[in-house]
Order: sequence, then structure tokens, then C-alpha cells
Amino acid sequence: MGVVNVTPDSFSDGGQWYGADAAIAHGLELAAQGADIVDVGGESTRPGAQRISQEEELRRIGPVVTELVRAGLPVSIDTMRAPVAEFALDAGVQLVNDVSGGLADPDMPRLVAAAGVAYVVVHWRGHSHDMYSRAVYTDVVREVREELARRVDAVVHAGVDPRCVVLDPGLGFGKRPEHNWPLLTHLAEVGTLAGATFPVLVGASRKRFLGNLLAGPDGTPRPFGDCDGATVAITALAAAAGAWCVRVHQVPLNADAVRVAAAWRGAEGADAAGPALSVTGRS
Ligand code: PMM
Repeated sequence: MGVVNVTPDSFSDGGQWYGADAAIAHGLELAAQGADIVDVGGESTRPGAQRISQEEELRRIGPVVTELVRAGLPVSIDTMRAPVAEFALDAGVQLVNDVSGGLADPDMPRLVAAAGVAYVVVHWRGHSHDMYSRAVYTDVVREVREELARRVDAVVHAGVDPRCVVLDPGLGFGKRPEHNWPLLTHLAEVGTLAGATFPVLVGASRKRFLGNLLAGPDGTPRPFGDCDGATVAITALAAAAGAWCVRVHQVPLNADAVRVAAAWRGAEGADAAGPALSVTGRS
């Protein structure tokens, strides 16, 4: 999954693809580089971000989603707002990526259920302006799994087909660096709730915990744009551990890493393709 952030302020690439023309060109480029899905978002969720209006979000994503769908790309919409998702679904997106897991807008699960598309349910504890105040865990893997299980129950109750649900541990969302690592090393557990196995999406690309890991000798975090090597390493490890999808800003090396991991899993005797959910057609 290649990221198209149509925002002036996302933490790793804010402003780079802000205008519609630049964002559309970037989406086409990511697909040409090997992205199977292009994820379009208009609202930054970087720590501390304030919300934008629905009108502004629609203004940002509207032409980009419309044009990328028209170009025949599998497109996902990264939004917490049902009316924005509705616009994108009408335009033809095949996946709704809701970083709040249906908590920010109670209309979202019903909307996604009616559309019958894939739904990425991300672990989330609240909006970005004060997300670190909620980053308190005794056992992060257990608590994230319990909270995701409650969200899955809720969205299935609202009519979402469980076969359309993708789970995401929400790296960095209400989590400090020390919370992200155990989630990454327990991806199979994150994807297995109440005996059912769900596809797992991992969004580690260029996140702050990688910049912290790669900090210089004086403790200065590595800039986001110089964390792509670390992102590729996470992609390889996550895909080898069975992740269904990785959400990344730079496609080529991550696409290579996914192919390496598929060969690795194949040689191990695991299903190289991973879980079967497809976003190339509505089912
Ligand atoms: N992270 C961001 C935005 N959308 N979606 C999913 N499913 N998972 C994530 O981890 C995720 C996301 C924030 O990252 P960005 O602003 O650098 O794109």
C-alpha cells in the first residue's frame, strides 16, 4: 500500500503532495512502482495534530480519489469520517482505512457494511491532539488485542462481513516507541482474535519510533526521510511474519522486501500469498 497524503502537515511527507495534481501524479507513480493499493488521506494524524473540517478534507481528497479510481488503480480512503468515506466509495474506492477503527464516527461501520468493501480497523484510543496521554499500558499486546476484539464485535454487529475486516495495531497511535516493538513482534497474535484469523496491516513507515531507534550519538532522532532503510527492514520482517499489507511512503524497495518475504515464507511452507482478502474486486 503506497501512501498519498494530500496534507500540508503529515509528519513524514506533509506538503510534498498537497496539490491535487501533485498527489494524483504521485499516486500513479506509486502504482507504477508496484503498489497494489494507493491509500489517499486528507487529514494528518501526526501527534498533536488538530482536526480539519470535513469540507476541507473533502476538498483535498476529492479530485485525487476520483482521478486515481478513473485511472483504474485500487484505491483506499484514509479517513475517520463517514461522509468522506461515502464520497470515496461513490467514486469507487475498494477499501476504507479508518485509523479510529470506527470510534471517531459511529456512522462509519454501517456505511462500510453497506458498501461491502474491505475495512481496516486500526487500534486507536483518541484523537491526535492528546494521544500520548492515553499511551499507558500494562501489557500492550494483550490490551491492544482486547480493544481490537471489541471493535471487531462492534463493526460486525453493525453489519460488516468479518471476511472484509483487516486489523492494524495502530503503531504510534496512542503508543510510545516501547509499545510499538512488542506489537510488531506479536503480529500473528494481533491478527488472531477469539479463534478467528484476520489479515493484518502494518503502518510503520517513517514513523517517529524508527527515527528514535536510529538517533545520532547526541540523541538527535534521525529525520523521517532517512528512515526508509529501517522501514524496508520492518516490511521484510512483518511480511515474513505473515502481515497481509504494509503501508509505506516509498514503494520500490518495500515491494522488493515483500517479494523476498513471500519467497521466504514459501520456502518455509507457509502460504506465500498470506490471507486471501482481495481489494481488486468487491465481494
Ligand atoms: N498511520 C498513519 C496514517 N494512516 N493507516 C493505517 N491503517 N495504519 C497506520 O499506521 C497509519 C494509517 C500516519 O502516518 P503518515 O501520516 O506518515 O502517513
